[in-house]
Amino acid sequence: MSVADTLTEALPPDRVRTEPDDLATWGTDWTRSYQVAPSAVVFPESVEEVAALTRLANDRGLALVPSGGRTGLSGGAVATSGEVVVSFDRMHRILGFNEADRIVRCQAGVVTQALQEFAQGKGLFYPVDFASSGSSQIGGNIATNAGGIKVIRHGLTRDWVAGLTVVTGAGQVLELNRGLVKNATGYDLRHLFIGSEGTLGFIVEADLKLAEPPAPQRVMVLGLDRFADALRVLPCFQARLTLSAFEFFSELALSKVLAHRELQRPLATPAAFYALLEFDADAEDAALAAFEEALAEGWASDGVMSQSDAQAAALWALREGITEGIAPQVPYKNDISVRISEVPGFLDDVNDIVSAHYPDLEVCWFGHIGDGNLHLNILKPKGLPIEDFYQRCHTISPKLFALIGARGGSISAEHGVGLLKRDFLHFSRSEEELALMRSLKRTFDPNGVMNPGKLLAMP
Ligand code: 2HG
Ligand code: ZN
Repeated sequence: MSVADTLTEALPPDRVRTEPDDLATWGTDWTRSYQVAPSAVVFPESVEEVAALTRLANDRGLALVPSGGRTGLSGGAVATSGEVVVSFDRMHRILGFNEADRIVRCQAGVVTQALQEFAQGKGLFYPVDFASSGSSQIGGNIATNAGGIKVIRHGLTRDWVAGLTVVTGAGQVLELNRGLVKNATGYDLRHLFIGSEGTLGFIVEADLKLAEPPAPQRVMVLGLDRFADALRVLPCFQARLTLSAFEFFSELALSKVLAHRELQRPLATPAAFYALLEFDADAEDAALAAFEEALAEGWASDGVMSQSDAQAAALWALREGITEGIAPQVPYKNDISVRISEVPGFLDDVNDIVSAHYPDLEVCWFGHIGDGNLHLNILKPKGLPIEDFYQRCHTISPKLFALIGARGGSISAEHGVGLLKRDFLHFSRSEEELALMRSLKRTFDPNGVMNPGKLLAMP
């Protein structure tokens, strides 16, 4: 019996697809470096269907890959060896909203932007935001504990999850936390599923908290001569006002965005680096005072502040367009973090590694430096075969990750481990932790049907 025929025992045949185009589309995410080879793609519509599918996978020895908006950058939703991709595209409904609790219940396939718009319609705010909000799905955000551009003020996806419905790898349906604010009844399994990258089971529905709507915002972009100045500018502003975002990018990153999209340079004279700050409009005077100080100290060379929402959006586009702008160069991605107090020394370390090992390659620096998270993208030169390029980066990664380990940092700040970083996990997690993580995986997914090979190498 073919896999597709087997799957029709759990789902109607029109929701099981095996055409090559469909396999290629749903078998991958935004990483472009893996050979994609799923056996089928399925589209469940309910919790019961996901549970039936999971039990079937256990009975018949099928491997399942959960798939959301496929905007991941670590290969967490890539199917490379005949797995069945389980897409949440048909589970995209907002199921309810409770005004008193300020909690919205979503199916896993709700797109982030749809949730943001729903919140706005209720006079509220869903504050987790990223460049991929137009296609990323809530289930995937939760499975990777996605961060984004507002973490410095509003936290990570984890901070907004009040409850989860999950289907474990064994096919049990669990209701975790049920939207409670206070619940001191032992292990909070909800938090174990957040960031589990589909290795313990499926996130099928979620209760998400909504916040007060934000005050009108202003955006400022500053030119910086030295990267280290970003770490001087940050406390200079934070001493005077609350920042909603503090991002940075290099001139190289900016040039890639400008080559890719019709956007204006933020400043008349190019700078080596740029900091992008967002804050409440009523803190404008405090921000201007901080800017004056940064100029006087020589930490900033120039600056611009948005005068309208359209201008603010245009400045944000310079930062949010980077991933797309560099995508044609199939970048090797590093998504790394250290504690904020470690950032200055860490940047020197990274600089040494980059100049010693990638002198001939374009290295694109940007990220959420206000929360200690750096995106370091190594760009593939034209003509170098992708396998050779990745091989070279993979041999240099351990040097970078050893420094991160020594500073108590993380080899994956917000993108997840997936396939790309799996073999480097020991730089951020001890052997004891890894052994406990493996035994948790076995507890929730005894037959190893859930996203095999991702996050953890199972013996
Ligand atoms: C961002 O911050 C995303 O824009 C993507 O996390 C980062 O492309 C990247 O490396
Ligand atoms: Zn990011």
